Amino acid sequence: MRIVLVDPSRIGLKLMTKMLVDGGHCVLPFSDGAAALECLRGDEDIDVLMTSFEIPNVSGLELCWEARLIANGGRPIYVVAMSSSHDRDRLIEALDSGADDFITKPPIATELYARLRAAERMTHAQRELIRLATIDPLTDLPNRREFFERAGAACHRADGSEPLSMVMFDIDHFKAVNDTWGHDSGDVVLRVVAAALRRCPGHPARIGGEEFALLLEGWDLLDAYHEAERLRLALQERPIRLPMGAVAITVSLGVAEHVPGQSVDLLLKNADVALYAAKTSGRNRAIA
Ligand code: GH3
Ligand code: MG
Ligand code: MG
Ligand code: MG
Repeated sequence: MRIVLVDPSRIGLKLMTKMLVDGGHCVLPFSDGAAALECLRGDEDIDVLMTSFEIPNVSGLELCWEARLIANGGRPIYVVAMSSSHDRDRLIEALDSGADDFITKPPIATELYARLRAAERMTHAQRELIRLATIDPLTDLPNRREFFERAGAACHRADGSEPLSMVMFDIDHFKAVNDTWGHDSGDVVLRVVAAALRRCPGHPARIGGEEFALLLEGWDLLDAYHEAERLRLALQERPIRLPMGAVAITVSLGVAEHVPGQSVDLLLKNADVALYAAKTSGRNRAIA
């Protein structure tokens, strides 16, 4: 595992680093709390934080809290607090500050490795839960829930200094694809559409059965409309090869731009209204 190790003592840091490396782990050692915090926030691949209490600049307990906040934001970090005292109050304080485990220094190698194996089981399970809750299994795209969360946060942040746009689209007469070619072929079509969407800029998602969305941060309505048209033409021009033959599909798209203060629900509603207009005016088009 990738471990951020924080200890004020150079010798302690060196000994623990060696022990962890010998156990097959990758260690990022710090004697300064602020530098460790910066690493925790910036490095997306950190699995574990192991921190002592008394460290310069940012305290060990603050680090525990910060790691807990990062974990609550969807990136699990297992937190191990370390102290050379056996003080029970310390242990309680650490656990209440967001630590998952507590060890007294210096640790015994075999015990430390076993605790880290437990940490690995825990973070693995947490990541699996996050994946199941946020990813659509058919297309591997973010699902509706994840998309609403991301788009909601983007709307909340948007203050008008940068534009923000939303594209929503729906495959035309998709029921006919299923009816003609079978449901499995329909699934293949959905995967191909998802792959095309993933090649677009922005944040894609599958928000319904044959409905997709694209959040474009930094894009105004006109640019988003052009991107929607590009996607429409790319899909129209490339029939999807299936074992039984090639199936041509088209999509209808609706585009809307966020207005500062607007909720994500209203932004999506506006994109949906445009999508509905694209459907009723003949399909295979984008409307902004
Ligand atoms: P329109 O142009 O108005 O959008 O027509 P449509 O046929 O695409 O729309 P409709 O809402 O009538 O049908 C959507 C179809 O999408 C019906 C449903 O069975 C199919 N569908 C939804 N989810 C899946 C899926 O995961 N796999 C497959 N193969 N089909 C799906
Ligand atoms: Mg429909
Ligand atoms: Mg449809
Ligand atoms: Mg639909």
